[in-house]
Amino acid sequence: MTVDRETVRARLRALGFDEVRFARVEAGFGPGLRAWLEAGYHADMAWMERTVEKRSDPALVLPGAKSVIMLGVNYLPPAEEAKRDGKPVWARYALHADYHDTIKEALVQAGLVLEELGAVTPKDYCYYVDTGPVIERGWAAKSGLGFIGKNSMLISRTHGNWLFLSAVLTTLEFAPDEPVSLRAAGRETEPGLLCGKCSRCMDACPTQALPKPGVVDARRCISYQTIENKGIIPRELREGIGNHLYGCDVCLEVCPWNRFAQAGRRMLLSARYDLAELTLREVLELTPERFAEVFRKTAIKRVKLTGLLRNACVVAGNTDARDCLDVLVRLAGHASPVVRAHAVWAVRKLGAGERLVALRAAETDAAVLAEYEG
Ligand code: B12
Ligand code: SF4
Ligand code: SF4
Repeated sequence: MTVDRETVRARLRALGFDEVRFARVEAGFGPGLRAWLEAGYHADMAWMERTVEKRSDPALVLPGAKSVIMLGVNYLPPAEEAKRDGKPVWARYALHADYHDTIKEALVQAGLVLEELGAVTPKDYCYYVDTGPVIERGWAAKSGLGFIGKNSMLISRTHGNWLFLSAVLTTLEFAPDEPVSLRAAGRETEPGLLCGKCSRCMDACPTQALPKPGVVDARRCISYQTIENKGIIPRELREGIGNHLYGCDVCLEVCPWNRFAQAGRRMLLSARYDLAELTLREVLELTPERFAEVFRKTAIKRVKLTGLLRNACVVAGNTDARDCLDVLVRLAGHASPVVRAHAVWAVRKLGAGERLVALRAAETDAAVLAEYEG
């Protein structure tokens, strides 16, 4: 059945999606993903390998899928919320109630819209935000929602780099939307299509995690290391992490396409800008109870207290946080060897290794002992 695309677009926009774009399902887009996996760029995200077939073909996710509806939610904060001088830096997306939850609620409603307008049942559609086996940026580029920058982000002419993406796969047929520009016709997913000679993102990446235009080596990416990696952060990357406590927006922020972006309607977001007010000391002093209370309903709770303390130790070591030495020494005796290892690193980096003598004598964990060796 063919459904009027514009009626669906208007209804989904009314639910709070800032962008609603349509693409026709095509198979055979796996080679890029496979090459990325074969190069080991996914680090230990083994779930990406396990789902490679599905990620490459929406019809394996939803039998009979004919269309992908790509949805974008602008999360650029109002200008006055943008700066937090001297405080640890959080990725902008994280300063909200968990977008997986808030957007999911609207996706449920989007499904009901398809049922109503397309006379379909729940077996004729499925939706995902972030965690599904769908190459969201590829489909977004295909639908003309934007283009893939050299930073590998989906960049919109209207919203810059600041869009959350989600996808609805459906057996309904929609006329596909036009590509982002005439130049893009037939080349929709080519990385850097509208970048020209610019390479600011690649030059600015603090850990050189962009080996080629449009390709991120997650092993080197601060976002991966501070969010996805649950263990030890490789020592050679720690300095590059600077004061990034959780995630990284450097290659997004430097992009000139952001100059056109304005804060969105924010209908599907619930801001938690208060998190960016936390001082480094307040983070280092978090207890399990306080962590649960402060990060309730945010995406940050997934790194758990140990992950956040680990990251905070790295920031402390990088920012000459000598006023936090007492708490860092305490963390060098923490129950988690991951926290201990990074606390030892930070204390030594701050030139106060002598304060760890007693702890070192009692240490048995090989990874932590390696930090004492330097
Ligand atoms: C794994 C992952 C990561 C990893 C790896 C990043 C990467 N570049 O792949 C890590 C942890 C490092 C990461 C970091 C971040 N991420 Co992330 N991440 C994902 C996730 C779950 C999968 C991405 C993926 O498949 N990567 C593998 C590479 C090879 O795929 P790709 O970059 O999408 O490119 C493919 C297409 O272009 C494809 N292609 C070529 N031709 C065609 C044709 C068609 C038709 C298709 C379909 C595809 C296609 O070629 C490539 C390989 O196939 C997606 C959600 C999702 N389900 O898609 C979010 C997602 C990409 N992340 C997102 C965000 C916001 C971030 C961060 C900004 C978070 C932060 N502030 O810390 C950083 C940015 C880092 C960066 N520069 O990319 C957003 C991006 C939104 C946007 N506007 O682009 C997404 C879409 C989540 C969401 N739902 O909003 N992320
Ligand atoms: S998110 Fe940060 S570390 Fe990752 S590629 Fe971009 S600039 Fe580099
Ligand atoms: S910073 Fe420049 S090269 Fe990087 S994505 Fe933006 S326009 Fe493209």
